[in-house]
Amino acid sequence: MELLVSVVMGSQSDWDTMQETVWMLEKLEIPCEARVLSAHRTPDALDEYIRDAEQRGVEVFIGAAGGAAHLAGVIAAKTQLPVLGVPMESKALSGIDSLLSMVQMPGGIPVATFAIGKAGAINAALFAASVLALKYEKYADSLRGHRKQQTQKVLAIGDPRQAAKK
Ligand code: RP5
Repeated sequence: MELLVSVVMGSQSDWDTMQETVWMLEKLEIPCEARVLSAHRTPDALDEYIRDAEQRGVEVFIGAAGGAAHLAGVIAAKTQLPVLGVPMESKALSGIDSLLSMVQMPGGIPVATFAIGKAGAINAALFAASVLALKYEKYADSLRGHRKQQTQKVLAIGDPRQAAKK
């Protein structure tokens, strides 16, 4: 299978959020794979995976983690490919810890950081599509189609009082 996007999350507990990323990539027909690998629990396997994924054709990594886990930053340290970070909504600090661990990367190794939780998960997929659309016209078409559908869905609501009754 052709592979363009790798979605790496630190724990199985991140899947509820990160399935939104995978669903969106699948909707846009972008070949992807998802893995649970952790910067602190499986550091060697993560290292090996990143090298292997690059060789298998990955062009964008999406890294998701909660707390101070720093997964996206570690991936970014190991590859020159674009790394998009999705902060998980942690229990203790509602994801502020996750957000800061990604968005406050010191100068030199960037992680493009998205919103906490499901909005970020969806937008990371859409942003990955925008990156790939620079090179592959078919993903530019997928994105156009998605936006058109989204617009039509909102405009179809009309009067929200009627829509709420449906
Ligand atoms: C991080 O720690 C994971 O990304 C997850 O968001 C968080 C908690 O992990 P679990 O204790 O639920 O496995 O590494």
